[in-house]
Amino acid sequence: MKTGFIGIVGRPNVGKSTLMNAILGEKVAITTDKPQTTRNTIRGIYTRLEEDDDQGVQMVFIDTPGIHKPHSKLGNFMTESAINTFNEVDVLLFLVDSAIDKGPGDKYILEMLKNVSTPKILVINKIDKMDPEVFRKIYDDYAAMDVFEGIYGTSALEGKNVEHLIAGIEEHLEEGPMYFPEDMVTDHPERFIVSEIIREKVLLYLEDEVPHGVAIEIESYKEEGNLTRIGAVIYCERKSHKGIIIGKQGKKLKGIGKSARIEIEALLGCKVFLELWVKVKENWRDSDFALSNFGYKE
Ligand SMILES: Nc1nc2c(ncn2[C@@H]2O[C@H](COP(=O)(O)OP(=O)(O)OP(=O)(O)O)[C@@H](O)[C@H]2O)c(=O)[nH]1
Ligand SMILES: [Mg+2]
Repeated sequence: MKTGFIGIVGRPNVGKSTLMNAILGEKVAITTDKPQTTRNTIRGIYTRLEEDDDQGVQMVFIDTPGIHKPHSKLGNFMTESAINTFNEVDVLLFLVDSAIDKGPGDKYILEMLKNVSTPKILVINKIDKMDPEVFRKIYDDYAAMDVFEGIYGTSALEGKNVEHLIAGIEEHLEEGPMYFPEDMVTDHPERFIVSEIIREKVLLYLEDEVPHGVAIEIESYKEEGNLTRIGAVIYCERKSHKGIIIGKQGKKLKGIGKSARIEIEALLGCKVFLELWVKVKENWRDSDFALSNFGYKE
């Protein structure tokens, strides 16, 4: 069968995690409308077995944090872990959602990509809200650069053209071993996915600078028959942020907890008792110790 690793890279918020979920047909990576949602590389496994072994395929996708100019040690870790995948994969998907001349971000990434020998595919995402003429221009500009082996337009949100993209990726894969069992969609532990679901709800419920300073730590995780008891701490960087997260009469935290619990129950297939605390850890994004505690270190 054909197998390989595929990196999904690009600026923050272009739809990398949404695209990976659309390919997998399952939610493995959290997605929000806030830039810098993804903080670690997230692996998602797409397997298609056929009666004729030669026709089967396993693609291990690596969704990466959006590449941006970092302002903290956390930002360094995020951008570095994305760039490190460039040479570690068999195919690179470079995602964009707008024209090149909009900012320096894409140009910076493009310069790096030019020096990478990995086959590269450009994915122009969010075509559902893109004028066809704008799409054409982005397509032509990138095609003229001669950096990409293929160019696809997709709507990750609506699943449009995703099958076509999968077929395009397949062309660049070679015969190889199956890396994971056929029914495995990610190799991250459930505890990690649970902490990500909680972080997603915090991001969705909060505005401004608060979300970027939030980290989740699972303190306890006990399975008791058809019930899983989970205790988690939401860390934020300032005392004033703690108040915002908890909200008037604890309403915000209750909302976060309820929406996280519903999704965690669906993931685990059992009842969940979720308890959340909010604590302050000042400037943790620049503390090596805190970063490694939260799993944001190699
Ligand atoms: N209209 C439209 N919105 C999309 C599409 N794909 C993603 N989005 C939205 O764009 C926002 C960002 O999506 P993410 O998948 O979190 O983006 P990302 O590139 O992983 O972002 P970071 O993890 O922050 O780097 C979300 O609000 C998505 O719903 C698309 O094809 N069309
Ligand atoms: Mg993401």
